[in-house]
Amino acid sequence: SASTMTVDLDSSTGIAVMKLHSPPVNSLSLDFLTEIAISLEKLEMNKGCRGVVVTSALPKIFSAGLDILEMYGKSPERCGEFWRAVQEMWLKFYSSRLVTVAAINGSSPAGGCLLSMTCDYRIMADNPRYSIGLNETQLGIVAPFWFKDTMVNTVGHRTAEIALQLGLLYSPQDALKIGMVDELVPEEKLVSTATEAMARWFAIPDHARQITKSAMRKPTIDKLLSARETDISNFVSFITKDSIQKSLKLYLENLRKKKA
Ligand code: CO8
Repeated sequence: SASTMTVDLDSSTGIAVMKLHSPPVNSLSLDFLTEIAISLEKLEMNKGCRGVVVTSALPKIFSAGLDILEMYGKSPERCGEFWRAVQEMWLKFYSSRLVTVAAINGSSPAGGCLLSMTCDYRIMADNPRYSIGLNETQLGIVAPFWFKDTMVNTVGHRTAEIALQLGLLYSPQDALKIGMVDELVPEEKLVSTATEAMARWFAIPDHARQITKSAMRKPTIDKLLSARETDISNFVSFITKDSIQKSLKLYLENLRKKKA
């Protein structure tokens, strides 16, 4: 699965731009998740890199979230491997030493929203056709505790309680109102605004910012680290249930029918 993304590091600014490119919708398959995590790890190890902007190379879609085909009709072993990769991506981004900015240039449901919420700052294109949120319950599945924790850490408990139960997808304006995104700009200004935002974070000494980031996020990260294997076996036994497989099948059919 080569060339599913591009990473360009500007050595004069220390800013890398990671552009997700897995047509048609940047859904997060096992391979793609692994590639994203490895790319971030490489940037982490590069002393010349201080920040990364995550965006999509596809029109209208930031990421459609986890690849539903990875959760449908797959063996328990494969499901477990997939889930470990989802955890890994989350752990890498949520604990990154880098300044991470999501430049959300399209719809960003479920896992796509999660990826953006792992970043330090979110800027979204002000296009009412785009939406963002954790819509898992609409698929008949349940966002695991660390998705929920990330949401609570971003928008607060009460908003998360409503949004998660109803599986709400928000317009950019509404996402701004609840604090799910931090800024809206016209699409053509997205990456330049992300670079400007980065400058504010770069003005703070790295060590002070990093220690503070870690203090804010460590309890949430440690919670998953100490329950990682249990979380995998919970996912596998949940997702392989007949009733859940049926829900996913229906959802996939509706996604496809919508076009006809
Ligand atoms: N996974 C796999 N395939 C997908 C996905 C996906 N997440 N999203 C879309 N596709 C497929 C479509 O089925 C379609 O396939 P085909 O061409 O074969 O019909 C193709 O991609 C293009 O999709 P659309 O025609 O729908 O493209 P649009 O541009 O009209 O819409 C959207 C793009 C808005 C992204 C739309 O496709 C959409 O809403 N997708 C569904 C998104 C979604 O609900 N994702 C949730 C995934 S679950 C998740 O991320 C967290 C799960 C946590 C698990 C917890 C369990 C315990």
